[in-house]
Amino acid sequence: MHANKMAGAEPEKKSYVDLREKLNKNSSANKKHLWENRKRKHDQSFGLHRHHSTHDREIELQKVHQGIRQRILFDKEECDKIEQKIDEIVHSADEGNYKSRTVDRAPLRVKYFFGEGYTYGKQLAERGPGRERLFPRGEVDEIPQWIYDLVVLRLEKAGIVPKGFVNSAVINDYQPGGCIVSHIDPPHIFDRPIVSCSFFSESSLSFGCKFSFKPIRTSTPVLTLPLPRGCVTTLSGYAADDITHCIRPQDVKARRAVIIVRRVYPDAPRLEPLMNGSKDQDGESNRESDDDEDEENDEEPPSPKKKRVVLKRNFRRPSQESNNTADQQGD
Ligand SMILES: O=C(O)CCC(=O)C(=O)O
Repeated sequence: MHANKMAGAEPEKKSYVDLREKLNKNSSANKKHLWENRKRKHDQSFGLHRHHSTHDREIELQKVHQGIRQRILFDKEECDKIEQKIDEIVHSADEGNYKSRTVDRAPLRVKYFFGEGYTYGKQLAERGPGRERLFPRGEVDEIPQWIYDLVVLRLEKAGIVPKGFVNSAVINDYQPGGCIVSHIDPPHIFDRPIVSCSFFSESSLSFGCKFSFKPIRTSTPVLTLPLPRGCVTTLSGYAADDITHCIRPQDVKARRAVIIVRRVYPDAPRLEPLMNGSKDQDGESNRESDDDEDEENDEEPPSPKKKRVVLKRNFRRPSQESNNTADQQGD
């Protein structure tokens, strides 16, 4: 005997259509729900789920804007002078006049660290936010006097940073197509604001943008901020701590340089100096790293490296806990 003919088996399939059900299915509220579900699934598969709605996006945009200040501080004459000084740094580095930690070369971007330098991206034996460490004191060159005279003093006079605030300066020199992948400046190392001064040519700083590699691609940013020559940009609050920033390759159309001046916390975690005779984890020469050096989600697995002792372990600044796990970050 066939199973569904047995007593107590499932009732036979309805041979009629319940019009109330049909009406309900086709109601506009239901259709909207279905459409929203479909859109959410589509957005998720394209990595657009960061914002639940236009409203959320606008709120986030407002929060980013609140943490950004911009101003053209350096006139053409000042820019010319500073750019000439940057060129002198480049030549001096090419002649091998700096300590190995001072210069970090990537194919289309060179970084020069002064005052303080730190481990990031692929240089870390164990990568991830909160693991960045300052190099032992003296492993990078001092901040050149001209940076104090032409940049820091000017920023102090303009009230952009308090007197004596700056103890670290980084110059990034980009060639066309160069980039810095999405990252948050480590909040356990750097005080806020983060101050950057742009030179040579205009570029843009993008927020909340995801990178993928081989070939390099970027998702649509939450915000793209123009960075004209001579412009000073400060990041604090949400713009510095809760959303990543980057320079996209398509936004560097001509050579551009930036001087980033920051305050390193006096108690930020620091690597121990290497013992006499031990080999440096990066070798003797200048550090080499890829353009995706700062990116947490780069494709290369970290190469096994010799670990150094960290002076302060698991250091976290409670008020500025790195809250960037939901999105990509690095640096
Ligand atoms: O080039 C810029 O304006 C930003 C660079 C940056 O964010 C960095 O080097 O950490």
